[in-house]
Amino acid sequence: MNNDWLDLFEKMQKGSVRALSRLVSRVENRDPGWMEAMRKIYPLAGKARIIGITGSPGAGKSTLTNGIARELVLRGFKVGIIAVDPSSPFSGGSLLGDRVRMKDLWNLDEVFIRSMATRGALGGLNQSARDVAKILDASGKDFVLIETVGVGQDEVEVVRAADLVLVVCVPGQGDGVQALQAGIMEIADIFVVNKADREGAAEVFLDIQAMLDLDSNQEAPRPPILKTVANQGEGLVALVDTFLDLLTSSDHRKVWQTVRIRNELVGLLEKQLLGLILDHWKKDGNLEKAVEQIERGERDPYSIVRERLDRLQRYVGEDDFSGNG
Ligand SMILES: Nc1nc2c(ncn2[C@@H]2O[C@H](COP(=O)(O)OP(=O)(O)OP(=O)(O)O)[C@@H](O)[C@H]2O)c(=O)[nH]1
Ligand SMILES: [Mg+2]
Repeated sequence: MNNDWLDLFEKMQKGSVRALSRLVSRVENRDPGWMEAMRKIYPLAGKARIIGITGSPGAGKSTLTNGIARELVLRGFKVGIIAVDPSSPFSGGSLLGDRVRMKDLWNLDEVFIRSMATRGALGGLNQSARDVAKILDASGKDFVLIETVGVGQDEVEVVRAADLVLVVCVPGQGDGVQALQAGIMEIADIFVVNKADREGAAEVFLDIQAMLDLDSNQEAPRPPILKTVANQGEGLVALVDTFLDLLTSSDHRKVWQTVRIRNELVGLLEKQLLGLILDHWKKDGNLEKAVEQIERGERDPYSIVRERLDRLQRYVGEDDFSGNG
């Protein structure tokens, strides 16, 4: 790790929020040396629990996330928040406004909050969120809360990697529970019926119960359903009690841990390998040539990709690729 990375790293370890923030930005931007930095950070991480908080747009996820953070801080934990913004990378302004408001509301001075755009994450949204979570972990956070909207596949993947997943449902959304991305109900460890002050909260509760009754896998632990009024702080104590309990008692996360490490490893390799191949391909100017050939109808994408793969395979055959080199 070169000197300026090392400097940031040391300052972060001493508790500098600015250094933490810059470290996160530089890793997110994939600044030269980021992998080396992550390698150094990795052994320091592993202590924090990652909590995924997901649900439909406007369900009160941010309010809930901040309320949970506050509750955890009151119990003496250090907390970081990653808010994955569903909108474009250009909405920074309004997002910041929202964050400031939230911080005021909950008096979250000691909580590190980081927003991340869904689109445009250089390392892919999932990997970026993991990297940032790892840095927060290494900086000494006990909990990292990740808020994402539960509608897109990318967003679902992000929470899937959490230690514990809260799925937030609200009354008055027409088809209610169905509005969420397929697959998200299965990864819920706890269901939260937020906006319980609104009419229809009891129905949402029953909907979720009915859905869980239909679940074919009755062996699996049944996720608890809790009601909250996040903007008034109601139900947050019980919610935090419940997930702390689940985190300490369940061992299904151990199996999950292995799956997660494997996914991360493969994901990282995929991304890096693709980058490597593309760099080469572009350097020759051959990528553009190939595009033109296809445009002119002279060639097809399948045979071109086959050709690239054959070349790669010849390389792999010549060198020993299986080790750590
Ligand atoms: N009545 C009521 N309003 C709530 C409750 N929780 C949050 N709200 C309000 O709902 C609105 C949306 O809250 P957010 O926390 O921004 O919701 P979100 O799910 O993070 O929204 P997106 O990130 O945009 O998807 C805000 O005006 C909150 O004040 C609740 O329990 N009851
Ligand atoms: Mg939000």
